[in-house]
Parts: sequence; C-alpha cells; structure tokens
Amino acid sequence: MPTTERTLYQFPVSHYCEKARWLLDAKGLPYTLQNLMPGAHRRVTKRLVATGRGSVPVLVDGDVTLGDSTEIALHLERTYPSTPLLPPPGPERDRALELEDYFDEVGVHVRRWAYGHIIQGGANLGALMFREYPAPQRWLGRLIAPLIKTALRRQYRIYAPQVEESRLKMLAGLDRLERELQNDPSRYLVGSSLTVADITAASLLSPIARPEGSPYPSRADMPPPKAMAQLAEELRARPAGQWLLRVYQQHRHRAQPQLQAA
Ligand SMILES: N[C@@H](CCC(=O)N[C@@H](CS)C(=O)NCC(=O)O)C(=O)O
Repeated sequence: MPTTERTLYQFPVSHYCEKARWLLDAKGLPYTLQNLMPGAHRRVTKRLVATGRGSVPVLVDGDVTLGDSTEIALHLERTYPSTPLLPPPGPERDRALELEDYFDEVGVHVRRWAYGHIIQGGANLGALMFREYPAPQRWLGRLIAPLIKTALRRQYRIYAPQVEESRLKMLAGLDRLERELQNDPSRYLVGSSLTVADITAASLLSPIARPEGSPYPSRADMPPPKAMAQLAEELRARPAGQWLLRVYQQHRHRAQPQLQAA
C-alpha cells in the first residue's frame, strides 16, 4: 500500500500518539504523519471519525479510519498479523489487553501530573509542544501557547488536588509494572516477547522516564521542571525505570515517516 494511503493524524508530543507510532513501526508499516494544531484539530478529527471523541491519534489505513490508540492496535493486529504484537486468543491475550487498558488509564495521570508541573514551573509550553512542527505552524503554536495552556488546564483538569491524585495513581502504575515484571527489567509484561501491553506501558510512561528514542529525551536547552527531573532520576534507579530504558533501547526502532502538509 502506498504510504499516502496510511496516515496518522497526531500531536508529536502526545504519548498516545507515541504509542500509535510505535505500533506502526513495530509492525514495519510505512505511513505518513499529519501534525494537527491543538484546538483546531477537532475540525479534522471529527470529520474523520464523526462518532469519536475528537482526540488524536487517528489512523486512516486505506478505507478504515480509527480514532483511538487501542482500536488502532486491534486493527493492526487483525490486518497485519505477520509480526504479532498480541498472543493468540486465550488467557495471555486477555491479560495483555487488560494491561493495555490499565496503562492507557495510567497515561491520563502521567499527562495531568506532567502538565501540572510544566505549567506550574513556567516552562515554555509553546517551545515544548511545537518544536517538531514545521514553520509557520511552529511560530503560530508559540503565539497561541497561552491559550493552549488555559484550554489544557480545563480539559485535563490540571488543578492542584487532581494533580496530586494523579501523582499517586501514576506511582501505583509504576508499582504494578514492577509487580507484573517481578522486579526483573529483562522480562516482558506477557510471555517472552514484546506485546501491545509493553508498548502501551512504555510509551505512556515515557514522559516521566524520558528515555532516548522517546519524544521527550533530556535536552540541555529545555531542562524539565525540578519535580520531573527528580522523578526521572528516582525511576532510573528502580526496576520499572530500567525496564523502560531497556524496552526503548531494544525495541523502539523509529521510522522516519514523511510529514504531510496540513
Ligand atoms: N483513549 C485515547 C486517548 C487519546 C488522547 O487523550 N489524546 C489527547 C492527546 S494526548 C487528545 O487528543 N487531546 C485533545 C482532545 O481530546 O481533543 C487513545 O488511546 O487514543
């Protein structure tokens, strides 16, 4: 299938989009990326998936359109089974799907906690969110960053009590990850190879561990807020963090998809 027939609509900085890109890359499927502008994105996502929530990622794969990262995972598995990312039907597959659901939910808390600190720490949200956009979208993004900050707060409920609640849920997610791995960073969540469960946990936790190969590697010109730097440090000393770094290093082979103009 020509690349132009498989397009991922996304925000480069979204960890759910990172999960979708990783699924496509792990299956070795070529695709084109279309970066949407936060705010205006819903005009596109709602047109593509009228019944969806309007979120990204959205994958258009030939004549199939999917508006959720889990649906994308299931579609890719059904349609391109030759590089399996799920065990065959049975208890292991059920477990992989249950873990996928669980870490998808943890992703909501990672996002709230991370944005809470990014916003509170006065980081340059525009530079952070739009660095991968081509000009002039990049310039426009930096210009409208204050509006985006207000919208993010409201949409993701980024208020102190909720940020604290999310911190606890995120830490519970790290504890569960370690329990599932039996504290052994060389294991996989289900069976003895990479599955959708690993891809989901690793991509949705990547904003806090910031491994190389993720959309959030350490950058001297954009140091993270103190609380985020501290958690990343603590994480690297734990089996969960070591697992994240290993899985990224060993399995995150990023393709260089073409960028489609918006
Ligand atoms: N459950 C969805 C969550 C996706 C999601 O939350 N996407 C965010 C970006 S990280 C988004 O599109 N936010 C803007 C919106 O909802 O309109 C999935 O797995 O795809």
